[in-house]
Amino acid sequence: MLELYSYYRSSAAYRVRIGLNYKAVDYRQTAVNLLANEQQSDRYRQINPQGLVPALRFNQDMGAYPKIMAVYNTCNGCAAFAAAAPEAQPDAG
Ligand SMILES: N[C@@H](CCC(=O)N[C@@H](CS)C(=O)NCC(=O)O)C(=O)O
Repeated sequence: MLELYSYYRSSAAYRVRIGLNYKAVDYRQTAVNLLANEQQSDRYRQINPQGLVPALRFNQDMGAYPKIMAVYNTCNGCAAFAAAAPEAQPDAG
């Protein structure tokens, strides 16, 4: 399952949630409290060295700075993305 590091007041994270929910992608959410500066913590910077939300973690390691083919292959191997494919949508066809 995908893990979205998010915060309810983050417009950037909100846009990602819209996309994931629109496509019915299954994901788990972890709150990163921007008001408490949790995005600057060492723990969160291991997930996103930029110290910004959102961050989306896959259940597979793609390395810290993956090349586009690593992202592509990981997405294609992910059940959540297969379910989000246009042909899998309820109104397809
Ligand atoms: N271009 C970035 C924008 C991310 C961004 O600016 N996130 C804000 C919240 S909407 C943030 O984490 N701010 C915390 C900070 O600046 O310390 C993206 O799309 O991921």
